[in-house]
Amino acid sequence: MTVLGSSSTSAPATRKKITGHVGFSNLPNQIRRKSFKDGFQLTVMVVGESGLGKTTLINTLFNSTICVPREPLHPAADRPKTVAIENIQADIEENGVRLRLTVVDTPGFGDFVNNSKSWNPILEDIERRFEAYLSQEHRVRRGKLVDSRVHACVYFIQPTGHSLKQIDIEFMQKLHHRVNLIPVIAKADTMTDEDIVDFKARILSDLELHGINIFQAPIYEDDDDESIFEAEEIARAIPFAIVGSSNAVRTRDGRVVRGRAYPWGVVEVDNPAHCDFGKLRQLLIRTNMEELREHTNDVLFEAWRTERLLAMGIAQDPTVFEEINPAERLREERVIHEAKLAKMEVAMKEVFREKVELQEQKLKQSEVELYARHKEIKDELNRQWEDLSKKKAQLESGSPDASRKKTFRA
Ligand SMILES: Nc1nc2c(ncn2[C@@H]2O[C@H](COP(=O)(O)OP(=O)(O)OP(=O)(O)O)[C@@H](O)[C@H]2O)c(=O)[nH]1
Ligand SMILES: [Mg+2]
Repeated sequence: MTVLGSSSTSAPATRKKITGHVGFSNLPNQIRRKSFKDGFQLTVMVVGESGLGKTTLINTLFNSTICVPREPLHPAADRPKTVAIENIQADIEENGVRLRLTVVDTPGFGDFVNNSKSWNPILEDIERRFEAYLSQEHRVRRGKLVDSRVHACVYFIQPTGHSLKQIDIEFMQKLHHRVNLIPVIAKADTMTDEDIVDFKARILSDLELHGINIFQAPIYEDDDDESIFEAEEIARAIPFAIVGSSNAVRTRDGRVVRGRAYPWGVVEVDNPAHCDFGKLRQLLIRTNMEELREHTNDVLFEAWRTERLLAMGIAQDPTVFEEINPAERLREERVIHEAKLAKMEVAMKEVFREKVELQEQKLKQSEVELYARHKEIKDELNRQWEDLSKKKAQLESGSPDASRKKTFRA
């Protein structure tokens, strides 16, 4: 068994052999068991002008009637005044894996005379879901968080063959930093293959021109060649040219497929030579559902959360989250240590100088005192000398004092 080991934060990981079975190779199975138990939550939003095939696509994706198509409105009927937000929830199961799917339909988008703010109710709904998640995170008892955030927004582009419309650009510009955008060309069976290639190129250049970010499925270098090839193929096909239909039709060669029948033949939904439906399904459900959820949580929600908390006046110290470079950290610590040493050296020198100065002063003081004492003794001796000299002189000169004898009584 091989493990990667590292003894310090800055040392590179080394490969080590361990003997015996530790048990962590079972981790994927634990996750698998937990996933079976908990199931998954996915929320997909569909946005696009009326009649572009949103409902049909959802039903085709999950191969069941999740949404019931709406009756087209009579031209004379009263139209709603704003975009509606409709949630359709379905618990679906495949090979024991449960998926709680929420489809957010947005009927009414682009239906008005003035569509300049059509994106607003949709943006508000996405942010309301962020808000609901944030308030769950802030609870003391959190339990299992219910994630109703929108993980992907499939945006339907009308198959005009020209370029993006103003409403498309505005919507994507307003929403791309809040949701994973997946643009699709609706009803691609109404266009020729060549027109689709040109239209895709024009859409991509429009997106770039307007600085719109769309969801990019990551390509993992360490995947096997087949997975890398598949991921690259999906990335190349964006914006997906979609055909939706849950109807079973018979092809000229007798096969029964999901598709749309025309006098000139059948457009097969699941045939990659006919449309990109399979690639969209691959990205949304088969290979990138986890990346969509991760990107929603780690990037989009996090950015919104930061803006929200900043607006509430709660600032966070970004340095706390900075990645630590061990070499840089060591260098910083060495500089701090050296500065500390230099400071201590200066302080010690100062103390030494003060002590020397004090000692010098003391010595000087003693010298002065010694000199004064010396002078005092010298003066005293001089004075005694003079006294004695005087007395000697008197004695020698025979003064009465000198002849006086001491008398003692018997
Ligand atoms: N040619 C063609 N027709 C389609 C396709 N998808 C759906 N339709 C048809 O377009 C019509 C509208 O489809 P819906 O799925 O109800 O469209 P919608 O976008 O949900 O419409 P609203 O709910 O009114 O906004 C139906 O008659 C569908 O059969 C497609 O890929 N190609
Ligand atoms: Mg619909």
